[in-house]
Amino acid sequence: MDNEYARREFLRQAAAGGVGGLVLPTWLAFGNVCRANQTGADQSRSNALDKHNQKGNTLMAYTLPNLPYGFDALQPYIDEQTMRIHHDKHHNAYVTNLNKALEGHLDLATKSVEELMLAVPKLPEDIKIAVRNNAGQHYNHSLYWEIMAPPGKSGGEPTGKLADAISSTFGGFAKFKEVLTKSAVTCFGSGWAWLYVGKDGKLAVCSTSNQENPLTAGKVDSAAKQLLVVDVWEHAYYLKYQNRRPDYLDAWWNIVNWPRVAERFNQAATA
Ligand code: MN3
Repeated sequence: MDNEYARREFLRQAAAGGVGGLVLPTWLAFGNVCRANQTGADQSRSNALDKHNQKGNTLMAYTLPNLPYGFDALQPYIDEQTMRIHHDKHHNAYVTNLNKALEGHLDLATKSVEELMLAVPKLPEDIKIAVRNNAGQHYNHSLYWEIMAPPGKSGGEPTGKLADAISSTFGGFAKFKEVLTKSAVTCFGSGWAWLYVGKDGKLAVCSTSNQENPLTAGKVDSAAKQLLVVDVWEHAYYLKYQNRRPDYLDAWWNIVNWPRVAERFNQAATA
C-alpha cells in the first residue's frame, strides 16, 4: 500500500469514526503527499500516518517534504541562505496556509495534492483562492527540490530515451537549453518554467505565472507528465543574483538532476 493510499484510507476511516479501534487523534500529520512525483528520497522517507500530538482540532493534511540534500549542497550555484529561507520559510508557509485553508474540510484533506489542484474550480469560494495558491506552490516547490542535485551528481546532459526525445523535439540539447532558458528569463513577474510531456505525447516547454503549472493550465493529463521545473520567483535567486535572473539560470543548469528527470520521463510514458 503506498503512502498516499494509506493516508487517504486512514482519513476515510477516521471520518467514519475510528481507525482500527484506536482512539482518533484530532491532530495528525502525514508524510509527503507529492505521490505522483515521488523521489527515491521520498520513498525512503518515513511513512504516512505519522502521528504527532493530539492537541487542538487541526487536521494537518500536508507536510513540508525534507530536502533530499543539505541546505548548502547546491553551492556555489545556489547559496545556503537562499535554500534555508526558500524551503523553511517560503515553502513552509505555503504548506501551513494550505492546511489552515483546509481546516474543517476533511473531504478535501483526503485528496492528493494533484487531485486538490484539479478540484480548485469546484471549491467553496471562501477557500478557493487560498487552496489554489498554496496547493500550487506546495506542488511546484516539491518538484523543484526533487529535480536538483548537488554538483557531481547533476548538470551536464541527459542520456538515454530522454536525450533522444529532446534531440528529436528541439533539435538537440543546446537548442532545448536555449528554449527553456528563454522561457524562464522572459517569464514576466513571478513564475516557473517547465519541461513536460504534452497531451500529444511530445515534449514541450512553457512558463507559468505565480502558482500555475502545466496541470492547472490544462497542458498535461497528469502531474506525472511534468518532468522539470525551475523557480523564477525572485525569492529563488535574489540574495545571490539580485536582479540578474539570466545568471541564476546559467548557474541552475549545473545542478539539474538529469537521472531523476529521465526517470520521470520513463514513468510518464505509462502515467
Ligand atoms: Mn519559490
